Amino acid sequence: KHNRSIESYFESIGAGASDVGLSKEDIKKAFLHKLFYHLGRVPALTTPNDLYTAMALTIRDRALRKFVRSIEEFTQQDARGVAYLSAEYLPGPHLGNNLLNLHIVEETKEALAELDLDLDEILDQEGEPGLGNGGLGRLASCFMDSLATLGIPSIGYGIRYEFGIFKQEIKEGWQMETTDKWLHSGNPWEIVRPEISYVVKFGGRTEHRTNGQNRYEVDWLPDSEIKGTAYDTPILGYQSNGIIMRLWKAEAVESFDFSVYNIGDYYRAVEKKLRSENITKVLYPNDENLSGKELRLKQQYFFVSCSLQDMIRLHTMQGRKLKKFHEKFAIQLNDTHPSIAVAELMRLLVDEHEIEWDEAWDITRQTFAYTNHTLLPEALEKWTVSLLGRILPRHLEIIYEINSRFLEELRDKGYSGDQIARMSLIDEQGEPSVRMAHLATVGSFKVNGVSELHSRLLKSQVLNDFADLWPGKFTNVTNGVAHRRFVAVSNPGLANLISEKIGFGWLTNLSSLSELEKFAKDEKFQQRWRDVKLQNKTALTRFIEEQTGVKVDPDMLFDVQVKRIHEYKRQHLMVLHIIDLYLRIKDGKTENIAPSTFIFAGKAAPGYFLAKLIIRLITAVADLVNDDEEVNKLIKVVFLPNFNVKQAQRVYPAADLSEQISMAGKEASGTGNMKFALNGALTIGTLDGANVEIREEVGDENFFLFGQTTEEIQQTRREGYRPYQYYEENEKIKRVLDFLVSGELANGDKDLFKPLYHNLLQQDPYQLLKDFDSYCAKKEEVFKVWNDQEEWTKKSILNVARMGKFSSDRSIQDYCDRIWQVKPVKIQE
Ligand code: F55
Repeated sequence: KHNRSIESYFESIGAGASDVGLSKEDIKKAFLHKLFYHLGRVPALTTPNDLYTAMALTIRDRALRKFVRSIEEFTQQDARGVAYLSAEYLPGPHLGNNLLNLHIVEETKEALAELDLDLDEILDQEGEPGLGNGGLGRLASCFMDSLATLGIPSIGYGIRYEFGIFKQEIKEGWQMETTDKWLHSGNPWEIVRPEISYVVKFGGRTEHRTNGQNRYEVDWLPDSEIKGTAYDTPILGYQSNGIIMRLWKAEAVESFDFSVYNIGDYYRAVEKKLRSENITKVLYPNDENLSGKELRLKQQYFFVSCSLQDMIRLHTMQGRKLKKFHEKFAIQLNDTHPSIAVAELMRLLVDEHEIEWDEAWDITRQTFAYTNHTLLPEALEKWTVSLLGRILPRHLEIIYEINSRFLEELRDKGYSGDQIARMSLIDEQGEPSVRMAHLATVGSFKVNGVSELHSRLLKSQVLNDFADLWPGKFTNVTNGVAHRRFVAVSNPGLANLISEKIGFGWLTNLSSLSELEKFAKDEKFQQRWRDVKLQNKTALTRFIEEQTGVKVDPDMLFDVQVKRIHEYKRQHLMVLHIIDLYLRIKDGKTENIAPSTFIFAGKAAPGYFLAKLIIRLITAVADLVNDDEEVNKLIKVVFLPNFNVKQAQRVYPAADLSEQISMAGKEASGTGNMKFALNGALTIGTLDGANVEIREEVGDENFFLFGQTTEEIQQTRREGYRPYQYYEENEKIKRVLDFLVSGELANGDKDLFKPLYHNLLQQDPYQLLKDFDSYCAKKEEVFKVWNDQEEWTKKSILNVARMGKFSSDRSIQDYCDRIWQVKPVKIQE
């Protein structure tokens, strides 16, 4: 059976290609089949969720057919592959994307229409796996899409959280969190693999001894064990065969044996089961570091250990030597969250497979590569030696061993004590702790940042000593986005207009968007470009009213900032400008203000007080502005609750202006910036993250730049930044800040925003006040250009035409060339 092709195997069991055919008739038949025999429903009694589930299952069969072919081919060709290790994924809804990838949007629409059903309604039923916080998790999913499309032998490993990122509701202007029960009506996309499971150990102690053959051996005697089971989701590529995302769920090791327990122990056994399942219960909703959280460390180790054991099984199953592991696998660490993998692979090689330390270390260092996503010092992961030693005693020993050999090397090179202390894997200042970024850097063959600027700062700041020691280890891979999802699926109007002019090549080669340049000044084309945007804005207008009750006018400028709420991202800078506009309108000075709707969305970490207060400020300003007849003709403010991938797909296509206004040097890359520009929004932004490269590509004249550069920010800080001085010397700033505590917001509550007010006056750690004038001035320019719609449209077209660099297909190609050294596998159908 193994020597036969899958194709002939399918034929022999009467499950030929027509079984998963892609014609309208095939889809209709399969859909009804799922409805009857999988769900046990008749058409008259179906719920919307039944219809969605039946359609998802229909499409999953077709996806699996392709997936089975790619596994067969990856194995036969014995190709080098990639394992992407990420604690977070944000795939978004699967159905629409899979229909595009299979090229059956029209067929499906027609099949459903013949049953009096509407595809859009069915698409709208789908929720999403919120298994990530923000950009980092979404990037992992964009990479899955591109890995699949490019035919790279690869697998994405992660955690199957039972509860994803919380659902955000707004109650009396405040963020409220409720649990995300994303599995409550089933998940038709995943396949559980009970036979693919591994045991993961925790706690206990180690025993060291020398065995009969004089080999030094270590036994780890854990005090608990947990089983991880694989749940696979096929990720289709565009016109290609697809890969899997394999997520691990934690369970008790063996379902307890009823007969051996008496009544009391029965309950103990149940409790043990519940405790085990805890590990993958919930995603930590923090997009910064969570040091000290024991369960978080357990989650990280749990999924890393399952994934490495799985890779070793795949590797040796095919008769290959473990000593050649690094020749067959590159493992990418998505930030430090999976970086305990460095110690775990050493443990597996040395303790469990009896490979000598030096050779194991060579294998390990040739296997891993590490992507850094942040420079924020408070976000760099550290685990205290005491916690790590308690949960993973053997790994702590291994980390100490790696460290002592590494520091020895530095001493031999003549490094000073200071330098050695700075570079050590152990931070000895305060409570001793393990610096996970150092472990990842020492244990990898490549380290990359996620934009040119970020990679440069990584080398000159955070990992400076390491970059001096190993200059060749450091590289850059600028982020990109899944343009098929974020343009073709979510903005069909624009996609059709583009394809009509330049064909479909851009779907697989985004650079060919440059062929649009020649239409930038074409008046007819411009009009159609605007018509598409207006349609998208009208659709968003309906959604906004549904969600918030606020009526907005699609003819206004839609000025949008959607992303996690963070002080460094400076949502409150945008708010200060809105307050300034409000005051101007109240003064009757309305000239030069283009009618605008300001749209915000994003979640705040539940324990991040100032971020939550910023949301409260936005809703307070929204209430004030939207209820004031004099003001709301010119401006409106909206906070859309529960930003997620699905909502994002509605928002980007409808935006005119994209706000990318973080303090320079703080946003590693940003990826929303790319999604907006690809949908024809113009950007107002600082020279931060990938904004720098976007501006380079689209041209200075098509980008609204403001604010200090990274160097100027640092200069300002060195000179002793005094925000209070700006308050005293700048009347506009004084007026806007005083307004926060004037009682005109939030029904007369003068105290509510005092923490923000004082934060800005006393520290202003992200230099809002310093950048405020430059931001306001740039907004004036935005209004001016907006009033010239031809000029605006031309810039919008040129933005899209010049965004070809920012596909995640290009990012993945860069990873292949600069880091992984892997090649696509061609699949003959
Ligand atoms: C999640 C959990 C922890 Cl413990 C720490 C960070 C995060 C997280 O979500 N980080 C994140 O999203 N970082 C972002 O990564 C993007 C992709 O590289 C960048 O574009 C963005 O600049 C960066 O902030």
